[in-house]
Parts: sequence; C-alpha cells; structure tokens
Amino acid sequence: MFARRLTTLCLVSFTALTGSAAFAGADKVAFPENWDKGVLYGTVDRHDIKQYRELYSTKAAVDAVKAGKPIPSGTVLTLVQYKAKVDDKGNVVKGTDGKFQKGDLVAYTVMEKRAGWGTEYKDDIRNGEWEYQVFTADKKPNEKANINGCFQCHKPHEKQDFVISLAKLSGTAPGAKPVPKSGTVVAVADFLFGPEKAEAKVGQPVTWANMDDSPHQVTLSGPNGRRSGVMLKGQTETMTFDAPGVYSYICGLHPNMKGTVEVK
Ligand code: HEC
Ligand SMILES: [Cu+2]
Repeated sequence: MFARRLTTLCLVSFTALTGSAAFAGADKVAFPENWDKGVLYGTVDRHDIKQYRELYSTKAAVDAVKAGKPIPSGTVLTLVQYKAKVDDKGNVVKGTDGKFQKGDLVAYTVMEKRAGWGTEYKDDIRNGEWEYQVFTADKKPNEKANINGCFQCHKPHEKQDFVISLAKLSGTAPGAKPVPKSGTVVAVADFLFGPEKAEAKVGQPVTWANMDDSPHQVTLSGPNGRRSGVMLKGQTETMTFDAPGVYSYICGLHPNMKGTVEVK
C-alpha cells in the first residue's frame, strides 16, 4: 500500500518536473464490458510477435464509417490480443484455414472517443478526441502500459481519424496503384521485407507490395526519415532515391521489421 502510494507520488513529481503531458486521460477509459457484443470487424495474425488479434467496434461506428460519416462520439474500439498457438518448438500452429489460432488471452488494448476529450494534450501528440488504455487479461488497467507510445504510433494516421485498421472497419480496401515497369520490387509478406537487402539504381523506382492482411509502412531511418503511405493488403508504395548509398528502413507500424536498399 505504502509502496504503491510512493510510486504514484514519484510519477506525479516526475511529470511536474519535465512538464511532459500526463496520460491521466487513460483513466477515463473504462473496461469495455460488452466488447464481444460489438462487431468483430477484423482479425490480425501478427507473425512478428506470434499473436492472434481480434478487432471489435461498437456498431454505431461501423454504420457511420460505412456511410462515409465521421466516427461518432462514444465509439470504443477493442483490440483483443491472444498468444498464437505454438507447437513444442515454438512454431505457430495454423488452422485448416491457414490462419493463426487463439491461445491465451494476453491483453485488451482499447481506444475510446468522446466529444470534448483530448483538449489537454499538445498538438504534436494529441490524437483528436481519442484516449487509450490497456487492460490485463483479468480486466484491470495495466499501470505499466506505455500510453504515450499509443499516441505516438497512432498519430501519423490522423487522416483516418487515428484508426489504423479503418479500411477493415469500412469494409473497403481502396484499389492498388500499379507497380512501375522498371525498378526494384520488394514484397512484404509474413511481416518480412523480401529481399531484406534490395538493390536499386539512382533515380529508379523501388516499389514495395504488401501481401499481408496487416498494414505496413516503409519508414526510412534517420532524423528526416521519409515515410511511405500506409499499405493495406494488395497495395503498393514507391520511392526513388536521388543519391547512392545504403538506406536502411523499418516498418513504421511494426518497428521490428527491417530492410535496406543499396542505391548505386
Ligand atoms: C508500434 C506502433 C503501435 C503502438 C505503439 C500502438 N499501436 Fe495500436 N495499432 C497499431 C497497428 C499497426 C494496428 C493495426 C492492427 C494490428 O496490426 O495489430 C493498431 C490497432 C489498434 C487498435 C484497433 C483500432 C485501430 O486503430 O486500428 C486499437 C484499439 C489500438 N491499436 C490501441 C492501442 C493502444 C491502447 C496502444 C498503447 C498501449 C497502442 N495501440 C499502441 C500500432 C501501434
Ligand atoms: Cu509493418
């Protein structure tokens, strides 16, 4: 009890000292008791972290997005994380449909939008009217969760109201851009860039093509890291390089996905 109070005090004074945004807003998000009564609008096989995920939305949000309207106040999106089933060697066991299978429930990550929320955040971090929270398998808020990280990773998706899986929610995956006839092609499949070390010529296009159900986003390393658009399944993104060198990049959505392009 005492230790706990001490931690809280430390947190408070740390925040006061650094002046950084507090994420007390997470407390506004209650455990979504009826998450499984909502709409299951997508599942994700996360090859990178061996998880199976289910995405649930309140029905009003699905109806609004399908009708081309903004996501309404009161929307709750619940991403339920499960361990993927693995064999005794730790390899994922796929079902007859080729997809991951549900193992133990790991956590619930939740985002909730309400009119008037978010005003206390600075523009460089604010995610509109959304707040984020993580709940453990026994439905308690996870006090160790990095809520700042939620805001940072979802922030670049401002154009789609910070919802990364919006295309799944609306049931539309917009048409792919054609792959240029010249240049280098890198396939993105099972959370890997292939080839991981690609080669290209100065000024020639390098095209990434996403085969995964999960979205990916090429993000060049370095201070001014150029970002491609977010690629949904079947979509491509193209970049050209004006100077020779070895360019390393990661996926902006799954930072443990890495690749390089050697430009000659
Ligand atoms: C490294 C980037 C990253 C971070 C950090 C992150 N997310 Fe996400 N989030 C994603 C991606 C990518 C998806 C799309 C589904 C998938 O691939 O699992 C997603 C999807 C979601 C969704 C489903 C709705 C949507 O936007 O598609 C919720 C809810 C969510 N995240 C909550 C959180 C919470 C809460 C946190 C903080 C604890 C968090 N996220 C941190 C990348 C991130
Ligand atoms: Cu990715």
